[in-house]
Amino acid sequence: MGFLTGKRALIVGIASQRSIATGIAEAMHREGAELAFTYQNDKLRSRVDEAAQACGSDIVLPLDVSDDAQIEDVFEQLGKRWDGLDILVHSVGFAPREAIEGEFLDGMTRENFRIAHDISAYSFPALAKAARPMMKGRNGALLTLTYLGSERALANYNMMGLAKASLEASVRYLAMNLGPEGTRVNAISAGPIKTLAAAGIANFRKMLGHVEQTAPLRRTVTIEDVGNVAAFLCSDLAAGVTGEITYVDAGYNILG
Ligand code: 0WD
Repeated sequence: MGFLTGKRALIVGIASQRSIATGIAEAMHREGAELAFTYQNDKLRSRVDEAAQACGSDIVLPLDVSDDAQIEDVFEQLGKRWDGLDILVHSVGFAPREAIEGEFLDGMTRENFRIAHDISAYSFPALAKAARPMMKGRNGALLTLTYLGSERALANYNMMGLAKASLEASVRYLAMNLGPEGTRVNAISAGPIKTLAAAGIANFRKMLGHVEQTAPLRRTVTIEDVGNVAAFLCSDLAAGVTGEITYVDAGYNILG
């Protein structure tokens, strides 16, 4: 019996087999959780269907987090299948390309700022709010994904650094807000992993090489590494942990 047996989890953010959310779904499935999935648009649907099938799930719902109506709808639909929700995984991020390359100020426009923060930061508390009635009083857990560029000025990460700083602050405020009703809120700060989203970041391969050479473990992390920690953080094994940013980065963040 896995340590997530009896838990129901909604996974938001699968775009491909390589997505971090795919690694999280696989680990949660292995530990016995029942899963539901969302897909951003029709183009991505077949990949999410595949991931759902691999996890024995037939709950696959549309969700573009920039649309309030879809955020409401996804929990209305989910409520028809499940009477409650224990785990919500938010593994979503986006910024316009020009805002995540080159000079910070070159990509700094009101519209780029709005889009990056809307999709990458606002969407997490927005989902938490919409999921709240289904999660209340179940010792549930919310989880999001962040990156070191929120706290350090890292080349090219630029606008996403600002959005991730906001996202991390929301983890703490949500933890304070939802703790009294039994819901925990945490984030994983993952080291660089080659996914679709990462492909949009300039010089990403160079970054991977740098981590391999310098991180304490002398390697990059995998979606399996992140998935295992995600499963733990969303399980009752982590019942005393909330409002935390946990690094899964082969130790890179401790370096001076
Ligand atoms: O190195 C990395 N890959 C790291 C990623 C290091 C540390 C953190 N992260 C974070 C990302 O910032 C993101 O928050 O992990 C999360 C997941 O990212 P990922 O697994 O690296 O990327 P990917 O497989 O592309 O999944 C992110 C997905 C989108 O993919 P695309 O490639 O289409 O942007 O987020 C989804 C989408 O499926 N997404 C949306 N979902 C719903 N509504 C939206 C949206 N509007 N926009 C993007």
